[in-house]
Amino acid sequence: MAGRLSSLTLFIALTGCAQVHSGGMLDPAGPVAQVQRDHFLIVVALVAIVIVPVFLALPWILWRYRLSRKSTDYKPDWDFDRRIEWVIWGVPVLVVAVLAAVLWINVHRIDPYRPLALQGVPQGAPPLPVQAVGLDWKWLFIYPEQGIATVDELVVPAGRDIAFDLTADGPMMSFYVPRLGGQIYAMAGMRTQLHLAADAPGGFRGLNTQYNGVDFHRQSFRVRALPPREFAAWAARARSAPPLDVARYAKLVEPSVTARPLVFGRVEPDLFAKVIGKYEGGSAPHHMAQAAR
Ligand SMILES: [Cu+2]
Repeated sequence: MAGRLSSLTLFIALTGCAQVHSGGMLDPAGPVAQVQRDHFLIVVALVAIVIVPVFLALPWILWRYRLSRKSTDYKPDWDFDRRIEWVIWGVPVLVVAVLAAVLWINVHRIDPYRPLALQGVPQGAPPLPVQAVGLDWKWLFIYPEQGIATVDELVVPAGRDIAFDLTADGPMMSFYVPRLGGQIYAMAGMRTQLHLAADAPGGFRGLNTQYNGVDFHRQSFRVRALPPREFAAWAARARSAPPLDVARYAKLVEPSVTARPLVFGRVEPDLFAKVIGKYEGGSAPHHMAQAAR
């Protein structure tokens, strides 16, 4: 299987996808993205079992039964062939059964709500909580343990499970760091969860993949995975930055794009809960918030 997968990777590389996807989901940098990449390649291989014969048979049948062909076997009374029936029903049934089994296994392996350790992915330290708030058009990251916050830059310790809580203060958004895995929705008044980890220090791109207005494509952020000790030093330095007070937060919520990442040295401990609480009572139809603008 490994050999077949690597030749498939080569095939995709040769067809130019590598250009598009370098730094994308085909180039995983963490355990979750690794499972997703392998799952994707298995699905492509299984679907190829159905698609390749169709693409080969179509020109062959067109040629074989062409109008100008005069001779050969004309069988007007033929109507059933047990072997053909077994192939055309059996292969799809097998493909669907294997697809279902592989999907079941992988979906449970990388359940976004379960810590990576429970998913059979050993990680060095207990999960680091990070609260992500999707804003028009920026991501706010709150580090409740460190008491700091950032905008459009996510700094994490490498090799450690990051336990995200996500919500949105505005329209629905989709949080996605292709090289680490994920893609999960963030919605106003709701809390979703996600667990990701980076294998090693490095820089990655994260983004919002939910179309929600003119500048949604600029809602991307940098992810920096640092060695744990450097992460601690970064967090300590961040504490000297200005605080995220009510006035600053009100400014952040307004639709705009930040020119460069921001760091806040102090943040209300219950800001995340307050953001969710704003929408309590169902007064804000979060899926349609953009339509109202
Ligand atoms: Cu919702």
